[in-house]
Amino acid sequence: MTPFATSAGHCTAPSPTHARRCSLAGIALVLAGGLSGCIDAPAPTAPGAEPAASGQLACDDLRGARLTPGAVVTDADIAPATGTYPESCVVHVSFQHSTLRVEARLPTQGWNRKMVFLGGGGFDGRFPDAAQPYFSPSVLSERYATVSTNGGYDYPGMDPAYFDAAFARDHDTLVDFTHASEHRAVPVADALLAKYFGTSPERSYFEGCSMGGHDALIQAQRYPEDFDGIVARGPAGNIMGLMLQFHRIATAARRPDLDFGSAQTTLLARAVLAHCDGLDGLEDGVVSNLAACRFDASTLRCPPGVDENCLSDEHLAFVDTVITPIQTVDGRWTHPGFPLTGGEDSSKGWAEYILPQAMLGGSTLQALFSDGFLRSFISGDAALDTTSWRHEEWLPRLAEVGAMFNADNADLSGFHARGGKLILHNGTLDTSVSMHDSIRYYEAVVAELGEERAKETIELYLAPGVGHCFGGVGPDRVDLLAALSVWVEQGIAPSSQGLVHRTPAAAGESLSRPACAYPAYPRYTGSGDPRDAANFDCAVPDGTTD
Ligand SMILES: [Ca+2]
Repeated sequence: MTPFATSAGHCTAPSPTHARRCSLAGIALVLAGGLSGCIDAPAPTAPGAEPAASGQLACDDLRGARLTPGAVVTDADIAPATGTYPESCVVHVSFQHSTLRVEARLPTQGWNRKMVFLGGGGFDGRFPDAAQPYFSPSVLSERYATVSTNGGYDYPGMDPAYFDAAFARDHDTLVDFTHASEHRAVPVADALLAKYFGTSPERSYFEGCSMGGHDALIQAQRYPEDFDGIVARGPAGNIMGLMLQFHRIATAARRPDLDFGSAQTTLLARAVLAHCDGLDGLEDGVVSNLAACRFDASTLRCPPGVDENCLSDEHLAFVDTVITPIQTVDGRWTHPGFPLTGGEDSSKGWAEYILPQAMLGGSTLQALFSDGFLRSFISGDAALDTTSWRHEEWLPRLAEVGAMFNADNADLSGFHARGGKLILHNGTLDTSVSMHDSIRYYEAVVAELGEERAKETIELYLAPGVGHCFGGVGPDRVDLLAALSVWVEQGIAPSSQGLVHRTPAAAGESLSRPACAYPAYPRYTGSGDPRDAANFDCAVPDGTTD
């Protein structure tokens, strides 16, 4: 296994106050081959609330403060403006008898009087970096006060310790990681902001991707009073089903005779595109009308005596493992499988989570995460042979952990009653969090609340050709926090705001598409620049075509 820290790409760029950060989304970042600068420089337009005392003094004054019983500020220092970060008072808080820690970044000037809580990623252990592309650029440009946690424990260091997830063998830490850390941090954040700014925030939001998207759903489902609005990107809410599907696919991918690589993903992607690319009115390498795409991979089966430019029975069985649903024998834990999208051969396609990587010692991300999950969350046995693990023997423990961890409760009536708003966002190419899972959750909420109340509470955006949290063959950037704040503060739903997905500003050639609320997809109108969102509309699938 390659040590994490010796693989330069595994950690994201240094942030103003933290040397290196790793996260599930951060790992994905590296596999995508790097990150382009894409976020506008801070441009405060209106005077915000200033701290009760002047910058350095007010920040110094926080040190040692007891914010809530057992929660103490351990350090508070001014961090100068760097990159897209505004100058801020950066504060860390520790809890008595706990490894949970909180970080807050409080702008010294131009605070917009609002707070956004940032979700983590992967197995956490670190504070998230607001400058990453899976957070909305307005977090920094609009000068929110940001708050985050380490997920309940501090990052253990190099791989494989990170993927071992040893923290989960401690019950209190497991409780924090699975659902409690943010809720425990909220009163601390309230006290901290009141002390520094002399006033409470006018609005509190939450944004996160991947495990941070899971955390976002936890807030909406369990703690509806904590946040006015929530953005859940690539949300791993169905984390139990996701881990079981990861384990199933990883077990199949380990077979030494499988030999499934770029030749097979290329073949698969080209065949899907040939079949479905034009269903959205434009052959652009992105299948936007996936609802109408009916592609049967068995059409690629090798004829007798042929073994090139076709898929063997073993290859087809592997494809089947990736795309088909699963459920446990008691029916409690399920996963809908991953879609075929035509982007299988992209660096954000199967190469990212499904297939073995040299930089992971020949393992896969799905294997590393599901092995750690089975060893530390479920069995408590660090030496567990996961290849022979059978879920039938672990149903009580799966139920116990799932009760803490799974964020699949569709009853958002509490969140609706307090006027809460939730935006879900999922790339169709995502091989960590299946778009089918986000569609399923969205539809479950609509069924639970009814269409009228659901419309007031939740919208889902699928990003065609976009991989896990960001990147891929489709345009991926959209400021969902800005859209959420308009929804909460002005009552205008994101679907009425004309949202647009764009490629990063630094990516060279710009590409934009309307961001369409599910079930609509961006459809080319048939004329005009096909790289400009203005020449697309949001069309609702009118059935399927073959
Ligand atoms: Ca297309």
